[in-house]
Amino acid sequence: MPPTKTAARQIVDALLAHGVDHVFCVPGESYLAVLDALYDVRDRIRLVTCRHEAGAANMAEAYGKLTGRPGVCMVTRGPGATHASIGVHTAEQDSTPMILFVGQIARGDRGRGAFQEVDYAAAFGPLAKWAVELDDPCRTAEIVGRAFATAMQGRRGPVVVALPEDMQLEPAIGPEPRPLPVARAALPAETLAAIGERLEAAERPIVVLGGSGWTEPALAQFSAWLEARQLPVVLSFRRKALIDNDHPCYAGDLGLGPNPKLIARIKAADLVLAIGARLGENPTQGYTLFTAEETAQRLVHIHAGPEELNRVWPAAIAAAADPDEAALALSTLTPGRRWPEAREAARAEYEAFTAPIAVEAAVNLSQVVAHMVEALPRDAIICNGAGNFAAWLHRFDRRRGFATQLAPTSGAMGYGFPAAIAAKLVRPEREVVCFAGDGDFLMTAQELATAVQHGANVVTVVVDNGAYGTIRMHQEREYPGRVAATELTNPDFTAYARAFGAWAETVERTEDFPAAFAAARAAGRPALIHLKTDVEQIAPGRTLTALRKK
Ligand SMILES: Cc1ncc(C[n+]2csc(CCOP(=O)(O)OP(=O)(O)O)c2C)c(N)n1
Ligand SMILES: [Mg+2]
Repeated sequence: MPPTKTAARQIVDALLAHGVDHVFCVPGESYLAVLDALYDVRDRIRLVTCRHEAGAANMAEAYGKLTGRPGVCMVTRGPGATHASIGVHTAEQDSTPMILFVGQIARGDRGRGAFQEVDYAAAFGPLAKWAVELDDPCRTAEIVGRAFATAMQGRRGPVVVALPEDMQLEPAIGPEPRPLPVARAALPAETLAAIGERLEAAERPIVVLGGSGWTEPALAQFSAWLEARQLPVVLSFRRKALIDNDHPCYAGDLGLGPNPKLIARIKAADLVLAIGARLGENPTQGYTLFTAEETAQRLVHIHAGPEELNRVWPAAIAAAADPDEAALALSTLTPGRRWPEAREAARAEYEAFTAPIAVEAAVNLSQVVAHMVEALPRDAIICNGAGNFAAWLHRFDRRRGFATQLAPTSGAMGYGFPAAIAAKLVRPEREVVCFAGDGDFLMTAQELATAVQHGANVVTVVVDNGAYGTIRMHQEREYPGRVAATELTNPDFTAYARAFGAWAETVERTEDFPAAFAAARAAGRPALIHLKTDVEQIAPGRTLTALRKK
């Protein structure tokens, strides 16, 4: 008989069974046994050690977003887990499969207020899809298996599993971990037929895609169907990579600062076919895009999580189905009615809105972004966090390939840079660019050390306007001229990056950007462009002076 496994070994065997190939972590004494078990499989699971748990958790979230499989993060109890919570929050808001393992105090000390003690089920209960403590080593396969299934089934999301220190060393007598089939839901035939009928009767239909759980073949087939039907399609907030932005039916995205003509078009639609999108606060422009009366008449809502249906928007037809299953089924609806005029008009509005604009400053971000789009290959991955710099990116950028955007719908600053590192580690053959704000970047900038250590040669563009610009914009609108807490005295980002061993250069004029960008891409190590901009250009087409006058 083989010697009995420890729970720590069983946990790692479960990771292997579920196809885990990367673990993003900051080590802690609370899970030494698991780290030791990971040592034995270091040729199969790459352990990426980070400099802050927010970095590690964001990387795991980005892994989940990129691959569609749960990203795995491991952190220590108390301070490690609380640092990592931002990644769990983003995974929850963004419906991303992710599992956070947390070392926990010994079971016998529970409730004593022991060193770094936290009740994880209570602390992460509202943040995660499921938060559990693995108490019984013999149930390791069951609990870890359920964690993977929970993260992947229905609306995807994060799971937190606490691992008491003493439990990790106990024998795990019980079933071997095995891969589980992910339960999926398809569109019922009668629902498909009902949608087909509504579509035939529609004068001004529009399709909205969003959410997670998509697959490339399904989107390819659906894209072809959209073109055959000449149906305008809109993408939800920070889901710009679901459809090739050059697609003739693509009409724009529903983010912050969207095309007003697109908003008018959606409001005027007599059929909104929403697949995978929750239709949350940002894409619905603060819940103003529709009224409940309208959606009850016009909305066909398909989402993997039944709890998202009829949650905010009463639907005319609601269906709990995985988005790719639904898209594949819809694309079998034989060509009937087409809407070429609407398609063409919507596309023309998109092209006009996303053409670079004139800016009275040395750096024109619309041209910088347009240059990046043209210079990079179609499968390059673009990552960002939160801030007004991202409004320039989202408006002027064109995503052209599946899973080429990693952006937090949660609006978490500090997301883009660790996401870029994760993307480069998982897809080393792709080019990866992080577009960051000065405030945004410095929230996780210490992961430059991680990028250098693990050879993640990403290019980062830091848009330095010396301000928490987004908040400054709101401030000037609500309290003109009373600038509080939004001015930033920044480091020399070029010197900072070089100190980590990265390539770096400062750019102060639009015309100098292309050469610097080419050099950064060719640097052969992590690279950073410190792009100095004028805070006066607070958002595309908006200046601080104009805001104050209003
Ligand atoms: C973690 C986190 N903290 C605070 C905020 C609130 N917030 C949103 S945007 C922003 C400023 C972003 O500044 P920067 O990255 O410099 O971008 P800019 O708006 O200047 O382009 C802040 C503080 C947030 N979204 N996330
Ligand atoms: Mg800024």
